[in-house]
Amino acid sequence: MHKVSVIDSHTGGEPTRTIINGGPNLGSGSLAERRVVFEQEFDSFRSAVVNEPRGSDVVVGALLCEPVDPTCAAGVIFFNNVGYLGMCGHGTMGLLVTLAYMGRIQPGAHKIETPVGIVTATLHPNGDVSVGNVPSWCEKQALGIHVPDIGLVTGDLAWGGNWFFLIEDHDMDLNLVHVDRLTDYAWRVRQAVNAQGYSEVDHIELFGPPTAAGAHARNFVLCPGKAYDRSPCGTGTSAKIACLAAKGKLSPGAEWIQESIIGSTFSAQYTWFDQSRGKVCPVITGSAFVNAESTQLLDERDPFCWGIGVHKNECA
Ligand code: PYC
Repeated sequence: MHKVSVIDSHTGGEPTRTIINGGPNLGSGSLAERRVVFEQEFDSFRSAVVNEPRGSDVVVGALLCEPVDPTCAAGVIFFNNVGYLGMCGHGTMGLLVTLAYMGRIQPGAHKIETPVGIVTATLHPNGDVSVGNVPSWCEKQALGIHVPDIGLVTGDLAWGGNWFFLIEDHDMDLNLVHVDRLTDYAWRVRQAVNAQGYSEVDHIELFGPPTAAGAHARNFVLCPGKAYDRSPCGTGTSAKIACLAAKGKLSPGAEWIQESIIGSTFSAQYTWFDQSRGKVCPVITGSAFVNAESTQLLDERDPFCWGIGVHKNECA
């Protein structure tokens, strides 16, 4: 029986499951190299930890790793029901409150190594967390995509630690009661975006009018494995403010409050990383709470030990 120790948290409603013990040995390469080893050799472990029957499509995993850079407080590889994430904003907030709960960090700024670069996360005395994300940018503005059965959909293509297609111009009502319709729409758009040459895009983000006091917009974010983000999505909010900066609609240091489909909010702002290339350094602030600490038992005799879902070690 293999034992895996995890601490669960949620950030604006979106869960993060941090593996603090019992994870696979991925070697001592860079976090990007270790992510490849994870995917190629231990993908069934990913599925076991986050998929049913231990988890669900919405759980994001965070494998706590030794950082290469000794000035970093931790390294982390984020993953979900279908694969691996570059960065994860809500997950980094969840990781920080988890490290604080474990007594590994105190309030203050902490560098965290991820497969797409080092981020700086600050635990505030009131428990909020700010994530200084990787440089983000709008790759293409007003990209027209023909979506079968929907028609022409125009959006922006942007990087915020993951690749996003962001759509403001649509006729969807961003209300949780329409979650199935929103999921279907966003999934069709994703397939069309991928088919029309942008295979790297795995997150679709729709925007609409806010309902939370002080918020500038509400979003609906469809994640790679078809689950929607309950939080406003840290990397999605980073991609959004990169697009606003590129269009001259948000000044450096000005606050953007992003509301999620369930009404939770992140506040965001940026400084320029390289104005000539439209790259920004986003800082996203939100709150996260630890809500469970447990030991998972992986019993090889259990036919669903490795989760219900597709894992790459078994697909070959
Ligand atoms: O907060 O960056 C984020 C995120 C990505 C996928 C789910 N949440």
